[in-house]
This record gives sequence, C-alpha cells and structure tokens, in this order.
Amino acid sequence: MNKSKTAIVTGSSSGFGKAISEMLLSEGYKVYGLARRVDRLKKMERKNSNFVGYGIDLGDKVAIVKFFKSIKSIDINLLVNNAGLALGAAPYDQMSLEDTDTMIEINILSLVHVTRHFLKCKGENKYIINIGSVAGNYAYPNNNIYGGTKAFVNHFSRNLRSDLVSKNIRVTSIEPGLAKTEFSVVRLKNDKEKAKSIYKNTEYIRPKDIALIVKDLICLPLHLNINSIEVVPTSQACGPLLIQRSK
Ligand code: 8X3
Repeated sequence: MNKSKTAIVTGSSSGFGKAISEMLLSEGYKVYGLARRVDRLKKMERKNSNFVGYGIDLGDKVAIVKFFKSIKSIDINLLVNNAGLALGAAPYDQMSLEDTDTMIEINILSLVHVTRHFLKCKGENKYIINIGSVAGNYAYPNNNIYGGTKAFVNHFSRNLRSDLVSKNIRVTSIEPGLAKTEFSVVRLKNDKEKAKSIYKNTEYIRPKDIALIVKDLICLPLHLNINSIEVVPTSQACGPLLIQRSK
C-alpha cells in the first residue's frame, strides 16, 4: 500500500483516467482528478473521500496555473498525463483545421504545461506516467495529426528521462493500441454505431487493463525506471507497409 501518496490524473472522469484514478484510490493514494465533466467528478468524489475533482478545460493554460496554485502547499508524487483525444479519421487534406488544433492543444500543449507545473510541485520520488499510443510509433492511414501528437508524447517522455535522470524523477510512457473507451465515439463525432463497429469481432484493451499496468509500475522498486510499454490486444499487430500501384 502507498498510504501517504498523492497523484494528479488528467482526464480522470472516463476511460483510462477513471480506471487509473480508481485503482490509485484503492492503493491508498489521494487523487486530484482533472476533467471537464464536473458532474462525473462529483460522482467520483461521493464514492471516495480521497478523490478531489477539479473541473477544468485543459486547453486553458491560465486554468492549469490556477489549479497548481491551489495545491502549492501539497506534496505530489505521481502525475498521470492521460487526457488526450483523436478528432476525425480522414486523410490530412480532408481534416478540419479546428480538430487539428484541438488535438495539438490537448495532446501536446496541455500535457507539457501540466508536466512543467508538476515538476515545480513539492514531493518526493516523483513519477510521471504519460499515456501515449501505438499511433505514435507506427504510421497508418488517417492518423496524421493524432499519430503525430502521440509520437510527441512517446518521445517527449524519453527526452524527459534524459533531463530528469539527475533529479531521480521517473518517467514512463504507456503506448496502448486498440482500446474500448469513449475514444472512438469522440473521434467519430458521436456516431455510436460506427464506433461500435470498430470493436466488432475482435479483442481490445479495457481501461482496467491500463490501470493494472499503472498499478504494477507504481509498485516497482524506486531504483527502476520502465521507459516505455507498448501494449496491444492479442488480436492487433503491425501490418505490411502500403504499396501504391498504378492500374
Ligand atoms: C489509438 C490506437 O490502435 O486504436 O491510440 O489506432 S489505435
């Protein structure tokens, strides 16, 4: 048990973030959960007094500063940068620029801002866990900006290791493949039927699976750093490179 530890989890009201928050609470952590949907945060607060919900739009950098000011006297040990999204699934020339900006804003900008503020927080044996994606390791169609932002997350995590090694701050990037969360519904703009079809007749990662991985990571001895974990369901693997042929 990690009795006196405190964590910040972004995107904590659903999917991986919710499952990770619940796991941390059951491990004795106090959890500051950041998300837009206040009603869901309130529900989580009612279930566990060690959960503190903070309603925030992570695209708002001033709001991020305000949150960290509100916890400046508190020791924070763990940051789970989970908030992120894909919007649209089309070739890049058909993508909406607004969606493009939102993905960059949330997947990259908010993550680097939250991380910077976390590094300034009080706390011992700090640990940063970033939720990246296999989409950041491999190129596949219609993944242009989403894949690019996740490549940033995966690689930023490795670069952080280089910068933080002398400070004994651990960093891990978890890079999941196909997972059943609200991810596809959000990506496909609430087309629930299409989103459902993505998981048809195949296996997928559940939010609890990622929470289980985080649970293992936080229990490792302090002298170990897992740099990255790429995790896919058994039914997902790399395919061949595309070859375009003239007719
Ligand atoms: C998304 C991964 O496999 O659904 O982060 O494209 S996948």
